[in-house]
Amino acid sequence: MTTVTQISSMSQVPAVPQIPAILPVIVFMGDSDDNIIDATDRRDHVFGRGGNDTLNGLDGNDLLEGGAGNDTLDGGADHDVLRGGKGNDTLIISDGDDELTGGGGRDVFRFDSVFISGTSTITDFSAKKDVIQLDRSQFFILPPNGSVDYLPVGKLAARHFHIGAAPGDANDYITYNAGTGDLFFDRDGTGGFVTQLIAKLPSGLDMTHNNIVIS
Ligand SMILES: [Ca+2]
Ligand SMILES: [Ca+2]
Ligand SMILES: [Ca+2]
Repeated sequence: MTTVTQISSMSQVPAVPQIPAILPVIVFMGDSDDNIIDATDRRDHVFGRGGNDTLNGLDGNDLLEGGAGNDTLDGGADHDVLRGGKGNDTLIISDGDDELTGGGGRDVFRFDSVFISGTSTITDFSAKKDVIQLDRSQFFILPPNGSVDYLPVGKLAARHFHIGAAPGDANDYITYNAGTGDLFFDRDGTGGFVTQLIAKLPSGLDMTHNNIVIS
């Protein structure tokens, strides 16, 4: 593991709060080794390059690029752009209207929380290779008997996945609208609890329950 320090800063550009586009950008560059890079609470551009890297953007509107290798990217709060690059990457969906691109390989798009502000867009989700991973403690369900329950770890059961504009029955917890690409979570399917838009995927995908994993 290589320790990475901030290698360059363009912070000599004066910050003008009214014009975010010219706020300073702080750049972090990994190397061919496995790097763990914790950026700053400001606007960062973080490049992991080769190796299996862990990139944390923290606050600010960040750009994270994993490059080659199996990388884990977490944009943190605010509006981030995450690009996994080659390899089997894990991209974490966090607060802000993030834009996530897995790139090549089998990528995992992970929710650690169900209480996320904003709606992230996954630009290149592949129904053949990629999965959405949901934390079972966050994505608990509300069966008709009034209890609180947890989905078993592993792939979502087929009966809990639905294609359509809204859940079709009481145990449709995940719904994909193939016309719009919207992906919904609903703790009680057609019951009274709110249907929550959790991500925007490409439209027209051949999504199945196999694309949803409970962890
Ligand atoms: Ca940041
Ligand atoms: Ca690296
Ligand atoms: Ca990668």
